[in-house]
Amino acid sequence: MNFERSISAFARAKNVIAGGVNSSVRAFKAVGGTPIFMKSGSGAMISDIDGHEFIDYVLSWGPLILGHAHPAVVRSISAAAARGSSFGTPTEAESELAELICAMVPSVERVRFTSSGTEATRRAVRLARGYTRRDKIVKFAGCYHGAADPFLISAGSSALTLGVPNSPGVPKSVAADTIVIPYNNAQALENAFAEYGSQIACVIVEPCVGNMGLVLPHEGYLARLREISTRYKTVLIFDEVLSGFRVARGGMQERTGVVPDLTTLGKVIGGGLPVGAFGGRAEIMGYLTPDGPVFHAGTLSGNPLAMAAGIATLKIVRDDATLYERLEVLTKLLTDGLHEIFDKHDVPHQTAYAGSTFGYFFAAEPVSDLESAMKSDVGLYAKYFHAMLDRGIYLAPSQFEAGFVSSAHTTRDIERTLAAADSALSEIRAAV
Ligand code: KE4
Repeated sequence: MNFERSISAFARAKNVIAGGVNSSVRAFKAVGGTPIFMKSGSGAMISDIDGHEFIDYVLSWGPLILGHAHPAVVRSISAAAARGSSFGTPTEAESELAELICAMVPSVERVRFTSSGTEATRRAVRLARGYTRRDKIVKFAGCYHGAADPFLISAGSSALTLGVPNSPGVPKSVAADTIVIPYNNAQALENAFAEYGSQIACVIVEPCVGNMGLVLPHEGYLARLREISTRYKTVLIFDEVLSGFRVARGGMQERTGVVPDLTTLGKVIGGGLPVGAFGGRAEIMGYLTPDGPVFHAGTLSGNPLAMAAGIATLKIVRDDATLYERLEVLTKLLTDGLHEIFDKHDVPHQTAYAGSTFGYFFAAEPVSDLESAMKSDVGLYAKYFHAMLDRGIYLAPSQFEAGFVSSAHTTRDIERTLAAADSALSEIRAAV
């Protein structure tokens, strides 16, 4: 495929935008080559500025559960825009979206909107610290909660450790309050609480990890998090920015029955516009200003256009009784098909899916945490990514991301994708 317009667009972007992108993963550093500049999307398809069309499994990193440019979402945004883009006052649209979230997410009695998932996770952690009057937080190596200081902490070895910054600019003083432990490791969890329990304000976890690639919790692991958090009076935060309305209508907390104290949301609830949210028990949320002492504010929090996109999306999610069943059937068809094709080509692999999100590692052993995820063959992933791109399939430009299916994807799209995967691996194996 010829990407000459994207190549010149990237050169232009780098003259005025640091790194040529406004979010690092878009730069294709993990897979090589030039990032593709897109110009439009419709349903499951996305089109670039060189005139190529792709079946899209990134879907803007998860928000577009109904696919690109869904007519109801477009109509809702357009109508809202005609009434003005922002007022800086309360609007009834905020209450309408909040009511939809409270009705579908088990843990959420009260919610507060933000303009990104990062803002939501940051505010949830501040709220947990204010509510418990404790400073330390527990996160899990490989889980991503946005580009905020308290979360950009790498674990030391695989054991319990006080984090050290893995991005310049994160003060050691911030890292000192972040305890990083391996995911799916109950002993490490017990050790952390045995050592710091009375100081731990919250545990923040991706209940279904989408940021190592897709890594599912072991049976009983989330229940263990719930039990130990309750025991130590620590706030349990499910970061469902990615899994919310994605793995099930009510997220992982609906799928597993494990209910956190706070939940962070984003992506799907904005229908492709900038929305984040954090919510939970009314008692905890009551600690937020203006009623309580824990400060939260945001110029565009609850923005009317973003609310309109979210309302249109969540109304369809709410009313389409078979949506999640159809999404899971398609996602299983894709994942099972990839498993067969990787086997056919003798490619060591691990595949997984949950609702309409899926993942695979080119790894021989099961992946349950960051250490095992890092053993995957990222070089092979890069070759596979480009071979699929050449065949009209747009995948995440990194092994350590999840894939997404929308209600606009069809069985025919899945069949085309599997045929492309078979052809791509034949090409890659032949080149070895
Ligand atoms: P945003 O600030 O990017 O809206 O949300 C941060 C965030 C928080 N929590 C989870 C579980 C997330 O997955 C994310 C963001 N996800 C990444 C993709 N895995 C966004 C892609 C990007 O950074 O460009």
